[in-house]
This record gives sequence, structure tokens and C-alpha cells, in this order.
Amino acid sequence: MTSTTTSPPAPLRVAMIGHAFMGAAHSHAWRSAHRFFDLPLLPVMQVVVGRDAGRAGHAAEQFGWAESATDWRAVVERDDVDLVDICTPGNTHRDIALAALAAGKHVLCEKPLANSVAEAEEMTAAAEAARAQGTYAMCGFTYRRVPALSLARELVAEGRLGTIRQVRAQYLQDWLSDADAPLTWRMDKSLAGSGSLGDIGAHVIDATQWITGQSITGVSALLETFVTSRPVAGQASGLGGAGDASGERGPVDVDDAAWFTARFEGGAVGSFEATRFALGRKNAIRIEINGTDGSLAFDFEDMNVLNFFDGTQPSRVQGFTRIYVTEPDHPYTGAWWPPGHGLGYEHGFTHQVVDLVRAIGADEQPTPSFADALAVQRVLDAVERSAGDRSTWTGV
Ligand code: SOE
Repeated sequence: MTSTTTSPPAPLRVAMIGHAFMGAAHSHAWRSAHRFFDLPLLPVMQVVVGRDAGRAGHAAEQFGWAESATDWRAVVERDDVDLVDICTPGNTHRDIALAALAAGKHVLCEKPLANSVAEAEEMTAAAEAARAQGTYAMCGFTYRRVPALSLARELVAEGRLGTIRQVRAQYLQDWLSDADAPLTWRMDKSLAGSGSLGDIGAHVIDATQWITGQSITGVSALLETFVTSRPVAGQASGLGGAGDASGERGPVDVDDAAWFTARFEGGAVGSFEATRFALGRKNAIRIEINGTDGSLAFDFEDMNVLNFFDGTQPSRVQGFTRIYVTEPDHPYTGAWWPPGHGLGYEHGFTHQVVDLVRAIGADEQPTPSFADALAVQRVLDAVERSAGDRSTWTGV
């Protein structure tokens, strides 16, 4: 009788910097990816880093990291760390990514890549140099890994929509609707870079460019800040919470909502909206694409569904087909539950880890690369410049 033994995959030791909302989502992904997918390397949750020792220690316990630390600069240099996962506000992305890449560590960096094009360019140059040494960097535009959106990209790539003519994209949340919700880093330009534009608009910019395979070449934009000051103190809850309405207020210097029209390189035109004031809309990422042969429609609030209209069918049987993206031959879904059982927000992060680890194992560039994320950063920058240029505003 012969026995076969397979050696366990080599470890990929991860240091995660930051442990708030994104840190929790990434921790869940690092913990679960290898339990559902075959991976060439075994993720090891080595160390979580936070500024406050007590809170970092608590995060390590809660999310399953082996240890915690407070000094990210020391951690990215450690010999027992192979990958640095950046889950901090945008103003720190550049410094952490550059230090980690210089130390020979792979990097996963939350979106948007940076707070400016200049920073994103520097990070991209560092990532290109590291890549030549077999060290890889990726940006966390996690919605690419929602199965229904992955399927959308496949259908476009297969030509099922024909030539793309129109793109309609909205990212709608409502957690800032209350004018007394507390001031947090997401409303501070020096920390977040921009408001709804970079926080959530960046996601739909990336997703539409990725699904259509076309870059945005120009924009015409409008930004608005509805609430220009917020309570400094308060009870945070979820992303918003209840601020101390009778206490001190601090300035909001980012956009609350962003709108723009866009041209894509392949000739398509698009409209975009990003807001955290759409009362009643919690995480409505709505993307609709119209081509010469078909259309697609998606809403994250019904995230397991992709609506597909096949205009090549005889008109008497035409209509939107509601594809329930839970079959084993849909992207990612076969690794999870039996058909029809559906996935959630957290699975996108798990799929992101799966794709990243597989790319590193295959010695290939994971996507979206820093260069892909720089392309998004250029659109964010163009939107801000356009919105600031009142000369194109036509009064009525
Ligand atoms: C807040 O608007 C936020 O947490 C974003 O920062 C995330 O990128 C998005 O996935 C959910 O909403």
C-alpha cells in the first residue's frame, strides 16, 4: 500500500496595521480564506498594530491575532513578517507602504490608495520597483470580489453587452444624515483626503472602470458639504452615532456628496453620485451599464443578484433576467454554500485575500495593483479640480 503525504503550504505571516471597521473585516478574511479555498501559502495572523496598547491587545484577542504591538515602523522591519496589511486612515498609507516595501514585505493597502495623486505616484513607483524583486502590492477595492460584480465583468468581457454606451453609478449611504452625528477622521481632509468622494465614490470609479475595461478620460463635477461643523464629542455607533449637540463643534472640510459626469476611453459616457446623506440607503452601490446588445444592473443592497437584459433575444421574450449569483459556476461561490444560500459583505474581503495569496504564490502581480489605484486617484483629483472650477458653471 502506498501512502501519499503532501507538505503543508509555507506560511505567509501577516502584520495588520489598524484594527477598526476595516481591520475587523480584514481579520475575518485572513482567518477564513484558507478554510474555504485552497491556497498556496498559509496566512498566519502574526501581529496587529494600533497606537493604544490596550485597544490593540483587545483587538488581537477579539480578532485572533497572535500578538499586538504599537510601533508600526518596528513591525514592518520584523523578520517574522512577510506581508503588511494597511487598514489605517489615508494620511498614513504612503509612509507605511513605502517602509514595508523597502523592507521587502508584500503590501495590501486599503482604498483610496492615498490622499493625493503625488503620494499615489510615489507609492506606485515603489511598488513597481519592489515587483522586480518579487514583492507585490495590491489595493483593497474589495467590491471587485463581490460575485455578482465579478460576473458582470465576465459578461462584458464576453461581449454580451456589445459596445458599452452608458454607465450609471451611485454609492449611497445615510450615516451622516444627522447634522449632530459626531466629527470623525472621515470628515477631516488632512486625514481622509476627501469625503464621500474618496471614501465611497472611489469604489464605484474603480468598479466601473474594471467592469467595462475602460478608463475614465474626463469629468465634470459638483461637490457639496451640507453640514459644515459637527460635535467633537459624542457616542460613536457604527460609522455615525450621536454627537454631543450642546458641546463644542469642529469643522467639516470634506464633501458630503459628490456628483460627476464622465467620459470613458471607449466612447461610453457615465454619471456618478456618492453620498453619505441618502436617508434610508445604507450601502446602496448601484451600477447600471447599457451596451448596444444588452444591459446590466446591480444593487449591493441585493448583493447576490445581477440583473441582465439580453437585447439579442426575440422581443417577445425579452426582459431583465434576475440572476441569483449563487451557483457553483459563478465566481467564488462554489467554495461556500450550496446554491441559493447567498454571501455577504465580509465575503468580498475573504475573496480579496484568496486572490492576493494566490497571486503571491504564483509570483504574479495581484490586482488591483497600485498603478490601478493610482488611476482611480487621478479621477478623484480631476473631480475635485472640476468642482472647484466655477467658470464652467452655467447659471439659469
Ligand atoms: C464608510 O463609508 C465605509 O466604511 C467605507 O469606508 C468602506 O470602504 C465601504 O465598504 C463601507 O463604508
